Amino acid sequence: MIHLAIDIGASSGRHIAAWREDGELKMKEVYRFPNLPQEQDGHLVWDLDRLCREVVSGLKACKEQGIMPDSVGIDTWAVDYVLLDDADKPILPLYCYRDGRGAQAAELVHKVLPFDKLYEKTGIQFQPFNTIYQLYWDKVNGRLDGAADFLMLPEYLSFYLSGVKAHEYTNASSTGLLDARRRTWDMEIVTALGLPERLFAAQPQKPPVKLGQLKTDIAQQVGFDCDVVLPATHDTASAIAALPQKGTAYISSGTWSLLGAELEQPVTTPEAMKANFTNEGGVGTIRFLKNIMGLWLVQCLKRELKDQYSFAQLAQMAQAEADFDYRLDVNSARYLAPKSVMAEIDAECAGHGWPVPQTPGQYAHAIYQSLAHAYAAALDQLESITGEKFDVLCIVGGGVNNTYLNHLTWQAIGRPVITGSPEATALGNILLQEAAYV
Ligand code: ADP
Ligand code: LRH
Repeated sequence: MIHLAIDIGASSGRHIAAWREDGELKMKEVYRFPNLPQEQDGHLVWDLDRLCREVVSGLKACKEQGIMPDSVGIDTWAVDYVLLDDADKPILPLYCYRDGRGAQAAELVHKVLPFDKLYEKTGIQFQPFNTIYQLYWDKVNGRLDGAADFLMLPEYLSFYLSGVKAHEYTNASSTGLLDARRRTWDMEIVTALGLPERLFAAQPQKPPVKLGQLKTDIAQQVGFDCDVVLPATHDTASAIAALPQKGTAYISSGTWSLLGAELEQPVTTPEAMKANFTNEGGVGTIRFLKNIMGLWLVQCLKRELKDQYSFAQLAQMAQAEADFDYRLDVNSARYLAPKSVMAEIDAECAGHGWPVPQTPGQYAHAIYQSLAHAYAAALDQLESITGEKFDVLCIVGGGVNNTYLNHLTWQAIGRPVITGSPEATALGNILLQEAAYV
């Protein structure tokens, strides 16, 4: 069988086809497109129409390259969702999690339900962009009045292809509205916040979920028919499902650096809450992890430098100019959606009395070095909270291509770093699709 993973990250989307030859999995990148939030009416939004078009263009590219998948599965970043009207049409815009509206709503939500109560029930870290806060902003701004239903983004894209709506567990866990232990919507939270119960009528299902086949019009456009399957639709869940070794600490390294371990049960102790570790739903496990700002910072730098340098060049230049041991507070809110990442780095360095970077390489080094220190601190917290020792750190995702960052990470954590697939998310997506057919 041929399975097609459509993995859409916050920096790029890709269609990766996979099949087995003598049991060995072969993967081929068929299509890739850049992805970036856009400004609209003072908000950061995603272009949903374009995402749908890119999904279809990648399917057409399969046909053109003679690849006819038996099934397709879509994963994307978490927390963002599409509101649907009573005709199942999207209520636009599709807001981007980096928009400031979540932070405004978080304060209001915590007046109704203090964060420690939310954490105890859902196990989900505080991030101003969690779905719970975004939905509350929608409620306060009247956006839910005409909303008959909602789907998380990959669920919506799968609905767009198949015409079938379903919620999937790993992504639902990222909303901050799921009971971490029962794995069902926490209706106490929904009711306390006055969110419409109709949005939570269908419970999340454990992946893989076979939805059905391509809708007739889509099949006609792309020139073939296939099944649509929900894999672990949260990209990080798919990446962790594809770790090369079980039981290690890991970083899923892409736009975000997600550092953690797989656990049997959620940990919602005050220590875990204070360290802002999250308990997201995994494939058979809990993904206990911490969000670290990650390579987003380098993506911002690259863009600010007008894409003069590739990621590989930035890493090389950083290595050549590694002359100060920077420890930027990478998780500071100042870096979430900076107008100028260079100006924010300048301000933070000046505030500490550190040398202000002067060259692209020095900026890149400041980011990589600071990320490596943040990884070391998070790994210490992970060990202290879980009481486990992790001898090895396993890195997967696009970040594994950065050997300089891997080296700095090894230096900072003082133990071996092993690397898995740079396309671990697509790999995990495919493994779950395979599981749908056994
Ligand atoms: P996402 O899925 O969140 O869009 P990826 O897993 O594709 O992210 O990882 C993208 C990141 O990988 C980039 O931001 C970049 O920093 C890093 N990267 C990719 N290729 C290279 C490379 N050749 N050298 C250094 N870094 C790289
Ligand atoms: C990584 C990721 C992460 C979420 C963030 C919104 O792509 O899904 O796990 O916290 O994006």
